[in-house]
Amino acid sequence: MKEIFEAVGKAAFRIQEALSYDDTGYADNKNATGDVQLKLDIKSDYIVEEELSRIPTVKALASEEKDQVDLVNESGRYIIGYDPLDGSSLADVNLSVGSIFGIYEGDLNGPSLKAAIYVVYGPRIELVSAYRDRVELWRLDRNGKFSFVQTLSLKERGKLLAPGGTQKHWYPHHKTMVDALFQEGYRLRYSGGMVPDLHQILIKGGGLFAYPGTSDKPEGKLRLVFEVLPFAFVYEMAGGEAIDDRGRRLMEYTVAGHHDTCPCFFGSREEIGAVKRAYGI
Ligand code: AFP
Repeated sequence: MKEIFEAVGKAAFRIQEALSYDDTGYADNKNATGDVQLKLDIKSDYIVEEELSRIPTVKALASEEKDQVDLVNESGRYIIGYDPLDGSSLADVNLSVGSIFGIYEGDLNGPSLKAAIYVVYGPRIELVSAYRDRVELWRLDRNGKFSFVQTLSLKERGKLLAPGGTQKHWYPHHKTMVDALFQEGYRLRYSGGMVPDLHQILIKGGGLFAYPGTSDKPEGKLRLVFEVLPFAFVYEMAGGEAIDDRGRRLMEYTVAGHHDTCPCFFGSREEIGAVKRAYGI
């Protein structure tokens, strides 16, 4: 697993350079989900593929930017499900974006996830890894190496609320819950990039990130394999919870299609309790 972590660090360093200096314009094609791709999406995907495919323990790569799962090492052990540049639509306004990696063994289902990593490209480049009951924060230093900073954990209750989705399409019970949390004094923290938004809640010790099912997107927007399951892994290992709109643990999900989406809630235990009450779970 160490060699995978190191390869992700190398990819992050190269992606950060592309973000700093390359064209933020659109390419002429779409990804498997139908999103128009940025040139940065394509370049980031190429960088990740190049760095990870050379690791002997990596058997296959499942990218958000590609239709198919690519076999890279027949004798490998892990399948890496990844979003090479999540929140890429924010790159042209110079907001923080991220890369997300789920390290699966055998298949791309929740119970097969063995580790998760995400990278935040902000004023500093930070990497969070979740593996063997430890959630660790690493930071890119002056020498271009990631240095360990601290372990991370979520309190029982936080102060931040990241309410995703188009508000006019929220179901009434969801809107009632969000309004009530703001009435309790929760502070709005939503950038439109799930990596920095979830990173902020984790670093600040707690709160709630919600990307619910809505009337226009009943199955939500965020992709299970590349986005939702890796963050569910991180949040649960940090002492929080990660559920869907029926109260099921996201980590128990069996994925039908590897581009499937699902409504998702990540947060401290008390906030997830508020979701369960609002959804009648
Ligand atoms: P892009 O990758 O298209 O920028 O979408 C980012 C994202 O997948 C995730 O990072 C955000 O949490 C979510 O979409 C924001 O979606 P809304 O724009 O509908 O709030």
